[in-house]
Amino acid sequence: MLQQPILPEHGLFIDGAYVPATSGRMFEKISPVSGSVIAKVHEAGREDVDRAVRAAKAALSGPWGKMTVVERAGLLQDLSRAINDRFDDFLEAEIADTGKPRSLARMVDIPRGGANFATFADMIKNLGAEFFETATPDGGRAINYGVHRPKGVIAVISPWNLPLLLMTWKVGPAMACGNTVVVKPSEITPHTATLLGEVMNAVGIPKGVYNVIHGFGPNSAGEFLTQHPLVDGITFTGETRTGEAIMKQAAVGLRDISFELGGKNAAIVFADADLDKAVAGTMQSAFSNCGQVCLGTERVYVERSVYGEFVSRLKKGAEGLVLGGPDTPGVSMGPLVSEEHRDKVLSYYRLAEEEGATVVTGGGVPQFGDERDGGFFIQPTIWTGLPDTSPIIREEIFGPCCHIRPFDSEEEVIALANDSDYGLCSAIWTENLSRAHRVAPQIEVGLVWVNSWFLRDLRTAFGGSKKSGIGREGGEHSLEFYTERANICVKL
Ligand code: NAD
Ligand code: 6OD
Repeated sequence: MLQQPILPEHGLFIDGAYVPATSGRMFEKISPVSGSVIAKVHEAGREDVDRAVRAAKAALSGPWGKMTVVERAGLLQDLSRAINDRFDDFLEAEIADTGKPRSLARMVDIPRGGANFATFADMIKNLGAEFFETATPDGGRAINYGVHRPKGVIAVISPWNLPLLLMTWKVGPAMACGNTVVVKPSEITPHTATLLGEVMNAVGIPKGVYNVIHGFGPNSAGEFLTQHPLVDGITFTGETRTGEAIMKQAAVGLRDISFELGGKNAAIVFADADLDKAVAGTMQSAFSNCGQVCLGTERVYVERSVYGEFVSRLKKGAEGLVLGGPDTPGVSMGPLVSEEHRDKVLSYYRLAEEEGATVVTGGGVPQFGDERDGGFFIQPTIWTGLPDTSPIIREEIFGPCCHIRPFDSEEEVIALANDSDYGLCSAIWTENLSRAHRVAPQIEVGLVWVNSWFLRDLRTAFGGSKKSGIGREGGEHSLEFYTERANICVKL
């Protein structure tokens, strides 16, 4: 049993119990705030992964597989309540792993952990079936109705930026549909996935339904899991390049996939926008979670007549952000998640200058002269003046930064927004309703927000176009991925 949310040593969670990895290997979890080691984590080897997948397979035909939908939905509602009962423990675990402001995790990450189970418990209970009456060649009738079966063992591979939110966004619907799961959380954020095992046991989720294996991607737990022949479906959130590797692994045995990948999202600010709202919304989309949100804005296009004012107001906003640890008074932006990630973001900061960008604000590592200097902090950064071909405009950076460029017409800005290999989301700022409806469907992305950002209704389709993903989850789309449909045809 876990004693506390911040575990000094993480085992794997297999078949309802915490166990050491048989690989004998451990890795360190480093605090993004202090740079010090806060936990040691067991790295699953191929044998451990095999044990976890077999436990998940066996659980499909145990008590879990025999439950009615109503019983299963009831258990998931209990699970949602139990996560909320342990809210503070999940909060401590999440902020220890990510370093994000406590207020952010309290408002966004942890509530979604519970909601991801409650929402899909409701949906599965209310799921209807299609029905058709068919005329038969002998002049009689047949009826057809659809049933949904669980897909089987689902591999859930999740990233580090919103660890509990993104992991349960997959585990919730997968379990609601009657599947069992093997989760491979990011090696950088192991805590909340481990803690969830304890909550699963506490509410009586049968053993083997939820399993967690820790480790890395290539030649480690992630690759072993996606290669395992008993895995029936793979749902992955992470980098586009990782998605390509997983797709190859999934091809063996023709396993179904659902991918939520990177983005290079555009915000479009028309001159008729409410500029206060557009600036506040762009501050949020560019800098919240230290820019480590796949839906974040890294390209901002502003209509020329308000461009100067917008740039100076965003600069003022960025310079007003308070950088610090989860509990620093007034904190609005935490550190990046790791030293390696900060090196990557800094390499783009350097490149922007080499390419001739005007650095409106930021561009480096802040010096605090206190204990924060040990953490992986970075300045919120705004650039202007780069050509549309620059890697700064074309590649996902995943840090607290954006480039702002003026535009002159609706037609031009639609073309600019669509000039990207990615197609995850966009935010349009305008007070002209006709324009909003005219422009939004023309942006080649999976999600468009008008006068808002990250407003989520879990019943809606979520996912990306182009290199931002394959498939959609959310609402009925999740139920589609996590089940196999069968048609039953009955001759009357
Ligand atoms: P990542 O791709 O490096 O890692 C994600 C997960 O995949 C980790 O658990 C990792 O261990 C695992 N992994 C890596 N290689 C693997 C392999 N060969 N086989 C199996 N598993 C493997 O991503 P990250 O750095 O953790 O997260 C940041 C990225 O995630 C960004 O690109 C961001 O845009 C993207 N993201 C997308 C969404 C979305 O909804 N579209 C949401 C959040 C994050
Ligand atoms: O809100 C969600 O369901 C979701 N998948 C958000 C993704 C955020 C990316 O960082």
